[in-house]
Amino acid sequence: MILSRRLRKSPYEKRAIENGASFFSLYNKMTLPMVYESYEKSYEHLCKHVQLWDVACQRQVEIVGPDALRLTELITPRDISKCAVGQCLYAPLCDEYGGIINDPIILRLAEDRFWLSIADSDVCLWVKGIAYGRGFDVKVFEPDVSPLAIQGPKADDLMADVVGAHTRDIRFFWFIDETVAGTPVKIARSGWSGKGGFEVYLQDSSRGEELWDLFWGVGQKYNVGPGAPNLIERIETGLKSYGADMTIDTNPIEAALECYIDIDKEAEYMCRDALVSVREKGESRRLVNLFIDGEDMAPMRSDWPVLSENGAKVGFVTSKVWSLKYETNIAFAMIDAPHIRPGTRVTIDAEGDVRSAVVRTDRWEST
Ligand code: THG
Repeated sequence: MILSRRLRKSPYEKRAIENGASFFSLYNKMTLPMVYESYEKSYEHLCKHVQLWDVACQRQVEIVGPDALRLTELITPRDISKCAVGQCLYAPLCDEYGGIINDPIILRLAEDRFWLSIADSDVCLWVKGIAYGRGFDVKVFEPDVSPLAIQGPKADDLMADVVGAHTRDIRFFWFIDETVAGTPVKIARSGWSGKGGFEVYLQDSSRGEELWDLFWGVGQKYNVGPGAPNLIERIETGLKSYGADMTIDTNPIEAALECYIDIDKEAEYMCRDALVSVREKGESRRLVNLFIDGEDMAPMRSDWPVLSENGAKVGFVTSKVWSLKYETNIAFAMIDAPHIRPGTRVTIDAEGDVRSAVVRTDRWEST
């Protein structure tokens, strides 16, 4: 890929490349370093040590002003009134049909000020349109904020050494304001892995290398390494990726995100009627976990049909990886409702590589 000026540059990009980032993805028109050495090596390191991840592509959409809460409530079925200042909530954003526009982490910075820490889709323009159309008294824009994730079991020790022992007390999905490397940041206990850690929201992109170097230097005694959202770890942990596992064609019930929505919340929101209707009728399909038989498979670059026992197409695979923990291929698939019962046998057609698979619950361990 050509890293032209048109692809926005992360303040950590130079460090990522110096440390051997070899494959990138595109995310919110920015590069996202994905692979150092290999997914497998990086996975093993992440499970034992601590990593710095350049996730500056998780852009922030700021909503600020007297109508900020009303607007934020309007675009999500999650109950934002329950989000305290200093707290984060994972919340799908949905259009009037219930289609998922994005699945950000929402940070409440003040009573009337929010950041949507977005996945890969154009949220800012959509929210600006709604704000203008409804005549809301808010400002919606993308501030200069670049998250750096510190992930892995030694993240707490590293953060305590760099910032102070009080960071050990940050609760899961809460954040604090700090000054690090002479620059203001927010530090949240969050991140796209199940191995624990923090996300540091840098608020001045000219200071990225200083921030990286500080954690890198102190992190030497914890065997710090470069890292990235890891395909193996995230599927094992059950984290869904917008664009792959859900799109604007998916509603949050189908996407198995029920625990992150409150259909009966008090505030007005755009997709209420759509979700009430899905709840009444029952969803027609659902995102499930699959174990796929056999050896490792080629990476996915297209939809792989899921077939029922009589050969009819009943869905498609959305993500898959060879799991080092379960020593089999694990996958998410969107499957028609009659076939989602755990234990159901299905067939996967991976571009001619035909495999048998079994539906699991949303946990890998139980059947
Ligand atoms: N960090 C930040 N922004 C992001 C992501 C991130 N934006 C895009 C994408 N990742 C959003 N996806 C998720 C999905 C799940 C979680 C975090 C980001 C997650 N969920 C917890 C859980 O399921 O247990 C807690 C959810 C809650 O309590 O609200 O961690 O990684 N900045």
